[in-house]
Amino acid sequence: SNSGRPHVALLPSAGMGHLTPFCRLAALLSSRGGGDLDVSFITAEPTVSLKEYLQIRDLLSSFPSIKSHRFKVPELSPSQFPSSPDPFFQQWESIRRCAHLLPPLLASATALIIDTASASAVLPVAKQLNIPAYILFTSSASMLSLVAHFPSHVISSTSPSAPLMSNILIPGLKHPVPAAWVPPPLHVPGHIFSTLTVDNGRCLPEADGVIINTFDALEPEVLAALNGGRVAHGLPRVFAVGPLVAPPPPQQMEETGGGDYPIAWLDRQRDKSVVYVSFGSRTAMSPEQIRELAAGLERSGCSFLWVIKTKKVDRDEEETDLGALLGEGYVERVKGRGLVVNGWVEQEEILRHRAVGGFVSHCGWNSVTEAAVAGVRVLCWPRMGDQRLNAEVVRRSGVGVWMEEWSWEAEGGVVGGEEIGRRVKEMMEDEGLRDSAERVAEEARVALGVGGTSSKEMEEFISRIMM
Ligand code: BUP
Repeated sequence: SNSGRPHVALLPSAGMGHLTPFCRLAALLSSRGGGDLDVSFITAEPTVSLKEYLQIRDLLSSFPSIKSHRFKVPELSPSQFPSSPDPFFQQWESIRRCAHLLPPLLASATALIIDTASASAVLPVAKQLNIPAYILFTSSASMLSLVAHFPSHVISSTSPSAPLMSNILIPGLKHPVPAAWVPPPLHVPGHIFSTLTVDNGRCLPEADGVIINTFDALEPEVLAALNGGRVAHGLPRVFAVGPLVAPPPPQQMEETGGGDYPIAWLDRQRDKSVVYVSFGSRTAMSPEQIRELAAGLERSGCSFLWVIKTKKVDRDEEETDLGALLGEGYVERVKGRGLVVNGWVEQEEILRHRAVGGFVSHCGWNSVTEAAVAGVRVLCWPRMGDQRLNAEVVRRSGVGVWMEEWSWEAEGGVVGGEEIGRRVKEMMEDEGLRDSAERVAEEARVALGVGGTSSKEMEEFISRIMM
């Protein structure tokens, strides 16, 4: 380091599910380092979505001591990257291909924190610069155990496509992972996600440590197996520092005034009476399924706040006609009891609102941890990627329930409105589930409190990067 001061640089990958925990960790390190730790944030530009750009801007203005580095990455043309049209995957690949441009941005860094998605491309650069590098794993410990084991699973299989037809036995874990829970692209040898998972999983031992947004009481068995060296050979120390919650900014931002509409609406509802419905930022639900969900929420008799995402990337131009999508008269009919929002909402704040008592969720890992902190029951409706493994964590920990048989919806089926309505009502009336979700929230508070497991892990991680 030029100044001799410890300096940690963070390099997130694309997508809100990846960016959000990076922003929270950067904010925590900047406030917990006691002024003795420099923090910088490297942004790959242009960001895929407008929301990513705005969230980074907010982080930097709320925490002015965090330094910003811009990292221009070229947009890949479809001919350079034919295997996936997903703009977030394309950005992951662009960042990886530009890893050799990082050294000037890391000139004064004494530690680096990167995303799993770019690990196998960036770790060699960190090695070459002799900077310790840590991976921030943005999903569950359960998913980490799969990623860590997957390369040897692939090698030990006799034919390239056979292994995934059966359960996966992860060493050190009691329960096998059913083939149906494995992220679908991993079933396709040669798929970009599959290749990246093998590459990144294989290079985990090269990292100096893995930071993970979970906590001991949520995933005790998996964390013990990972740190006990049972899951995969040579894994580095896994620091379970979660749930990551952003600290209050050192200078309070000005109120934007006017109030957020969904929050003002929640203010008028009874305690724990509202079910919040959201499938994350990257959903593509069929119009038919959206109509069944609409009917289900109406039939449930519960109050609901439903966030509909109809675009993959928020820069896209086309506007959605909710009336046409939900059927004329729907929004009027549910008025007062149901609020349908088409756009970004402050989800963390919504989940913490006293009026929210349940969450129908796709089980993106950040959504799961936010529900766990808030003590809100979850009805899991996982659809892709790591979401089924995360749903199992929700079910096993007592935060929620999982209608596993709804999963075939993602493969083209439709879950009927009657079934949805009945399950939503059941969840909202389940007092045992309410209590167990609240118990997990209490465990999260203890983990983050003085002497708690997560705060000890964070102290240990910080002391390593301050050396
Ligand atoms: Br949508 C939405 N407001 O309207 P996940 C999301 N979020 O604050 P995802 C909002 O984005 P991956 C909205 O609270 C969470 O922190 C939400 O991350 C926030 O799912 C984050 O839950 C979304 O991990 O990511 O976006 O589907 O594809 O990585 O699972």
